Amino acid sequence: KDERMAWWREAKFGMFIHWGVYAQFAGVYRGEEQRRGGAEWIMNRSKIPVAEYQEMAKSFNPTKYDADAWVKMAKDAGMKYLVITAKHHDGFALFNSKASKWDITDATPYGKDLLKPLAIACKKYGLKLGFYYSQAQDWNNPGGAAARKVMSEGWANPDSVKVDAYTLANKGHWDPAQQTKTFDQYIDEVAVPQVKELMTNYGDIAVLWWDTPTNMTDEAALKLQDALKTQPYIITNDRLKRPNFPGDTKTPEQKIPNQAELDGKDWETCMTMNGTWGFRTSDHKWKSSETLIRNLADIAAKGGNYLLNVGPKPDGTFPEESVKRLSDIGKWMKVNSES
Ligand code: JFZ
Repeated sequence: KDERMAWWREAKFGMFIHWGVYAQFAGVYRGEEQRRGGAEWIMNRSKIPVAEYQEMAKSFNPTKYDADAWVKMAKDAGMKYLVITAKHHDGFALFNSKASKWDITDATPYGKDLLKPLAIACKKYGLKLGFYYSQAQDWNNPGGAAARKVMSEGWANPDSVKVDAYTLANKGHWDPAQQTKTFDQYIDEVAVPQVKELMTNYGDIAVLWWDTPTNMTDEAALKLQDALKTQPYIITNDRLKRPNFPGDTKTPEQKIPNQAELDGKDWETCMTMNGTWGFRTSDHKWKSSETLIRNLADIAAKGGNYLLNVGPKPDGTFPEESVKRLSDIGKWMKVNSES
């Protein structure tokens, strides 16, 4: 285990990327601002019907996407690895998947695998590549789970009043199309095959970042864990299934543990630069470059890793505010690195 974790323990700094069809909405549905949660949650929070959400993919065309430029920005900022949402809770696959037509190649005019060029660029610049995969929640592939609330609300106080009765009676779902298959069918026909695709088509994969284990069973978790076996060095986090599947790393979210909370386990704080993971036009609550640098120094001193998020725009570019912060951090890193 120690050998497998060696690079990760030295890395200190990585880039998180939340990108998908939700970037198209950018926090607004039919002219109305989404009320709670990150902009990547808009389908759930605004209870957007499946057909309508999928319609939006027909104009998802990130022609300015330049994977080489993304990875170079990460490298210049001093980052050593990158974790991208191969599939977030909306179920949309940023890669060419044979297991679902709800993917970049079948559902969008862009039509090209977004992860392939990223894998190539990571290799070129010497960054490790990791995939975030929402294994349980999937609001578009039938049978996928749907959390009823968002964590930031303490999993309470849903605001989608108009559909609450249906949603409460239907395990968090809001569209009958979401329940035409069982959760087990979804795991066997979509999640497991897709994880296998991710483990075989993109070279060495350094990290599998699971998330929100809604409805997960030990049986489903074992199947997913088994799907990683072709990547013997892969590092996983603690969000596959609780309890029984602790993974390799703990994932404090949006916060830096204090000294007393450290228990010797490997940990990685993931954090947004503003208040959302997915791109949101109206979010201007940007942390200063100084704050981000202080966070990085604090985390590194405590022995953790900092996974700092960028939510790219639908055209495939990073928000200018993110670009500026990455460049500021890079300058500081240059002045303060040993070699
Ligand atoms: C999850 C996702 O729902 C969210 O969209 C984003 O991808 C984030 C990185 O992960 O949200 C969570 C998951 C766990 C906690 C909080 C938000 N948590 O443990 O406090």
